[in-house]
Amino acid sequence: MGTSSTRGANGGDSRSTATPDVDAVVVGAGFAGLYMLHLLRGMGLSVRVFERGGGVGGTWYWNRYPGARCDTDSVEYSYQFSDELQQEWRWTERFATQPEILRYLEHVTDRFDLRRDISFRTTVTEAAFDEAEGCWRIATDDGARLSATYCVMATGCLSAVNRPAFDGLERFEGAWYHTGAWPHEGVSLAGKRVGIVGTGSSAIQSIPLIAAEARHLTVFQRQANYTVPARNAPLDEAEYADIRAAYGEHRRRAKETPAGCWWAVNPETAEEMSLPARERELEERWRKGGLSMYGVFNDLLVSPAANDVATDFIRKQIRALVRDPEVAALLSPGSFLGCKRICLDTDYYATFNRPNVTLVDISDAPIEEITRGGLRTGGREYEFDAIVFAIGFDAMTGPLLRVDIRGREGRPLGAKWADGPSTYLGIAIEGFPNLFTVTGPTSPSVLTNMVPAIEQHVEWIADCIAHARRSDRPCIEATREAEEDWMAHHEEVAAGTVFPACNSWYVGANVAGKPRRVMPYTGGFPDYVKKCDAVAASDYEGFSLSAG
Ligand code: N01
Repeated sequence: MGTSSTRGANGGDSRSTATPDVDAVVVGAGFAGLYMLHLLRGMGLSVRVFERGGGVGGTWYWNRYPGARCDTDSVEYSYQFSDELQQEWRWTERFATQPEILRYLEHVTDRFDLRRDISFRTTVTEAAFDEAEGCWRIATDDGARLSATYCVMATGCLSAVNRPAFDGLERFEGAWYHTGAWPHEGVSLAGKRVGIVGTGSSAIQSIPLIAAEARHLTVFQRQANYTVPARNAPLDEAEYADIRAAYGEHRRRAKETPAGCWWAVNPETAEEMSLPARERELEERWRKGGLSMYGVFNDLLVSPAANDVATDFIRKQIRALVRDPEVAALLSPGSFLGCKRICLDTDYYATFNRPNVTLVDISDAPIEEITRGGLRTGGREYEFDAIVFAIGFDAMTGPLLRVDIRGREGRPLGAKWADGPSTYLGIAIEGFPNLFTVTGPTSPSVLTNMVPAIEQHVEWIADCIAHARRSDRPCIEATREAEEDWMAHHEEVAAGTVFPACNSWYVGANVAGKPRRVMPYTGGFPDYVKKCDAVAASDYEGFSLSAG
């Protein structure tokens, strides 16, 4: 701790004295961690950020697979806390590539002088609440120990890769890659026989590019996904000037939409519309591209009948785009639209018309094993020089549970969440005082534009910490009753949507053995923000303050 002989962030043991080494530890230096550092430092707190990667960026540091880009429009997938920043930065395309987003985050880091408080290539392995001292004791993989009054987990929702757990992987004589941990030096797949496992967003972005490069690409699909054309294009100067002139207004209006995005939500339900009007709405959103398909009908995510109208339309598009009717049928999902993340693509369906691309349906025949020369499924062996695992993430809970987090009485978070995550507002956890999760489970997070969702959380957490520090009992903790009430509300809202019906990562179905529970809050961004604001305005109702 501060007054005793500690090495703090640079290593060494801390002894238990009255003052923790730092006021706050922030875990992660992506969009969330960078802004958290900026705000807490601005409040006069001493802060240490630990980041597993060799640079800032989080998601955008690791996901360097071919075709990686954001599927939220770049002009809104950016911070709004600084108008100067949003006015000076110039996005080049409608949907920014991974390198461009990473450049943006590096720019933000330098512009706000954030780097000096970040320890890179440092993984937090343990965070334990010390009840006697009322502080968090943080341990990192380089042996360092640090104590902090507050601990903010800015670890992201999709940062713990779903590790390939296929028998025989170690025998494979070719090269294998995970889209979420792509080699920084790049990969040449030219002239190679490549297999790709998975057909989620990462695969759907990379498949057209890999197919153009590889000798042959075989795609192993467990469930088909809906994808809508991205219609990516450069952003021209006139268009950009208009956006800049009304940036604040765009941002304000977005906060009134369920997903916190700029695209309009149709105020009508499918039932309220005539058949031609529905068709026009669908055609228009397909033509414009992007995720606005989520807003095609007001009731898309709560009415199976409305959802059927949209899925019939998309299946019709697939039949028009894919020449082989059998392949088109395999690529046509049978699930609700939106209960798995809608994907955006550039030429995904057309890629299956290429002579060097084969689609293999593994819905009834899981991958049996990886062999020396490839992989075996359905009793047949496929030979490859390289395999790409586009198998996603242990979403939302994974990034938290991969750290050994212990609350009061040494209770592990993993034990508390054995049947699924339970939080208050997705921000705080009963039994874990002074611990905050940015866009944690049961917050809207992944069902919204992530950047405004992150900013809202970071600002709320900063205010909450300021509130606790004003008190002579600076230890703030969600009460059991508040957490139970929030979880009951969360589950009631989710039960009225299409989300529980699909095997998606939203419910943890993609990771073997993971408890099944709808993880993101499905009640929409505006209602959620209202609730958070009401809690803050009522002196942090549902939280208790104590000395430790
Ligand atoms: O991961 P996913 P992702 N055997 O989980 C399959 C965000 N994102 O990396 O559907 C065989 O969606 C799995 O099959 P199934 C975005 O929020 C954003 O693509 O579970 N297959 C699925 O097809 C996105 O939703 C952007 O049956 C296995 C695929 O692997 C999220 O990240 C870009 C398997 C995994 O799809 C995750 O996307 C990329 C197994 N054992 C990602 N295990 C943009 O902003 C899994 N699969 C553009």
